[in-house]
Amino acid sequence: AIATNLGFPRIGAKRELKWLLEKYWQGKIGAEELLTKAHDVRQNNWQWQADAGIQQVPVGDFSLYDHVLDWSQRVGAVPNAYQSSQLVSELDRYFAMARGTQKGVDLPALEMTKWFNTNYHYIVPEWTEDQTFHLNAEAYLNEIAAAQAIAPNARPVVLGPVSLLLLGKLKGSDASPLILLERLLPVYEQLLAKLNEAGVTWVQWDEPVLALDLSEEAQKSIQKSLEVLSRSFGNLKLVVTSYFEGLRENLALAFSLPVAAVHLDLSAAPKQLDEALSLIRPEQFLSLGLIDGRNVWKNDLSKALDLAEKAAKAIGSDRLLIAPGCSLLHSPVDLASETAIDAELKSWLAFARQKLDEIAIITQALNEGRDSVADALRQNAEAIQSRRNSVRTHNPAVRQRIESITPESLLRQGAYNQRQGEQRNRLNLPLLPTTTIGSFPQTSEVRQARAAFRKGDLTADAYQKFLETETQSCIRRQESLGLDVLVHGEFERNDMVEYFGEQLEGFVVSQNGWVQSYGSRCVKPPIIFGDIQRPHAMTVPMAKYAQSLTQRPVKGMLTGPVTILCWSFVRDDQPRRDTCEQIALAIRDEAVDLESSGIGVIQIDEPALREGLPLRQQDQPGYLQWAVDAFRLASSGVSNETQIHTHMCYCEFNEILPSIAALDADVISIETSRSKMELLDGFGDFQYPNEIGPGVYDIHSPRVPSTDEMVGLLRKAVDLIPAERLWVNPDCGLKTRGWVEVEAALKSMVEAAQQVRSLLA
Ligand code: THG
Ligand code: ZN
Repeated sequence: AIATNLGFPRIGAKRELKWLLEKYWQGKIGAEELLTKAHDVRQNNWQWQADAGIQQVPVGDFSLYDHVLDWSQRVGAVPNAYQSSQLVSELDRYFAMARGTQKGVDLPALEMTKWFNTNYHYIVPEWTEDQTFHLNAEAYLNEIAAAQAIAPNARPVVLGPVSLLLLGKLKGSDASPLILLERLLPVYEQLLAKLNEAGVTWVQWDEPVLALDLSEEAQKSIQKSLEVLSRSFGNLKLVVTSYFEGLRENLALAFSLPVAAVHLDLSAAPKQLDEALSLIRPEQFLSLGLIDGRNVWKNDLSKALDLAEKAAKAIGSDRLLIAPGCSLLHSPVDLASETAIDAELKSWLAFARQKLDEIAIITQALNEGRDSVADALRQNAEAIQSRRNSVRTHNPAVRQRIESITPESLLRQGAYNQRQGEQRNRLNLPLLPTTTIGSFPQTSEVRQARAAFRKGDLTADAYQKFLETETQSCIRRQESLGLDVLVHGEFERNDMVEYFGEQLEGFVVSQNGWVQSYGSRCVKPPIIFGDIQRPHAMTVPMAKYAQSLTQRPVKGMLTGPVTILCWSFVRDDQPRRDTCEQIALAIRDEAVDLESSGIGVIQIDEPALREGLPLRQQDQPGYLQWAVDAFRLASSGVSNETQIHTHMCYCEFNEILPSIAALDADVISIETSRSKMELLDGFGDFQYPNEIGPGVYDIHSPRVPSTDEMVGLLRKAVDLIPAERLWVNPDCGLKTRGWVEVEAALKSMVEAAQQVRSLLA
């Protein structure tokens, strides 16, 4: 067996790449320093992997921003707008596509969307019907040479042509991007020739769409692409990879391809091994994805070895590649940097570097027998036992409470129409009420104060005073702007999930467990290790304080159970839905506490509802059922006159509209402004029954929209949804923006609402 890997985190153990990129964008360092130091990060990653005993170290998985954008550029598909001569260097062009430009040439960023069902975002390639391609792989080939100096059998990662096309969008056409395949294949032929020249043997051929429900056209395209390209394989051995799901009906297709090996994500779908062993051709290798590449738990090596030994018995260990299920891009880098997680819990965890060791141990056990790694296996078994038997993961009180949930627990007291009346009496809001999504600018003072408090340089009292001053000034600003429903501003929060993870029992928060979300932006998902319980009210004091400052209603701000689940590392010893239900109970208690302390409007955000959707259609209804139930459990403990809001962004909602309606939130705010209210058509056609706040301006850009522009959008909205059920708000939270633009934009927004109110009167 051969120890391999599918990809390694790019950001560096101390987020080196993040700091480099941000310094470069701010003009504090030049391109040369960026490229040299980014190369150091990459080189360090190769060295770590080689030292850990990985025999086929991935190369080409690194990226300065995103690997899908890299492949668009490598096949010469830069959209016309970005070919502007004012973008002098290739690097400028690259970052223009990734982030847009403001100075000189004014270009928007290309669209960004979620990578399958992960929290990683890729840049969506833009294809045109007259698209041409050419190979632009010099930097990629240089990287391969550099990797070969450290790891002679370095294995280039290639994003296959079918996935690359399908991950993009064909502009101005309803045809499938696959109409471009024939034109694209010659570029891949040239690439294969270059890889042969470079002395490469194995190539990782990523076709991640194989894990999806594929049209017949897509299946045929994969078949055809590899048949055509096999003429150019030369000495190359291709391993076709997909991940995050089992191959299911694409399994036979995968083994029928003219490739040297097929990779299976056995951590996502272990049961496919048997069928795979019956399908594999005599000359083919099998890549066993035994290690969970997107969670933080130490793997049960004995269980993994049982699978691997079964495969070895069937086809011989010489034909096995040992791998993580997916790229380790989705794992934090190094558990060794964690000093605050207690020893017992730490003994249950493995980050990317520790997963490399697991791969090496499994490989050695296969090649030289389990005895040759007896100590490592014993230690692993002890850790697995310790976690399985720990009292820390089981809380009888929580279990009992879960047992007592009834169908009534998911229902508000009255139906929406009744609630609407009671809420109107209580809140007394104008037609088209104005509000914001929750967060206000996290200025550098806010970040510095939080950092100082964490380091112990600022006392708890001083920090609290600081937060109250910020909150007070935020309330005053909202009052002067004339907003109707206010928020406290969330100055005490870092991330909307991490903040709750820090306070809930059953969670532990790492110090350095960062994972790339997009470009230089990272998230630090909290780790759910045990039963979840709320030890004390989490958001009540701040909400109460904010409400004490004003006569207008202040909205309490909570993150919903599905989003907390999706943006955490979850326990793998019980179904996700069970964990979600526990979170829902904690959020329900918080909502009830907010209500009893005088808060009349409570927003429970669920931006990740769509992201949690299983990749295969067959699995989706089951998920939507329990996800909706979890939201309803969290939101239905309050009385009729308490108004429940929710917020969603970053996704196409139209396909899950019935589930969104089933949440039965009194008000939903959604991201719509970039699509100029097209999204609302869906809500209108569907006759969304409750109140809705379509975002009237895009907060992702510093641009301040005019009042007229927003009046236009609101008038469109009034045509689609009755005015009595419409709210006026920005697209999303304002924490990434500056105060100057926020105040200007909200002023225009309030004016727009007033103008449309007069028009309607
Ligand atoms: N929280 C979590 N996941 C998310 C989002 C989030 N996934 C989707 C979307 N929002 C991703 N967007 C962002 C936006 C900004 C940042 C991260 C993800 C960000 N991160 C800081 C950084 O990299 O500097 C670090 C965060 C911090 O300082 O605490 O700005 O909102 N969980
Ligand atoms: Zn949002």
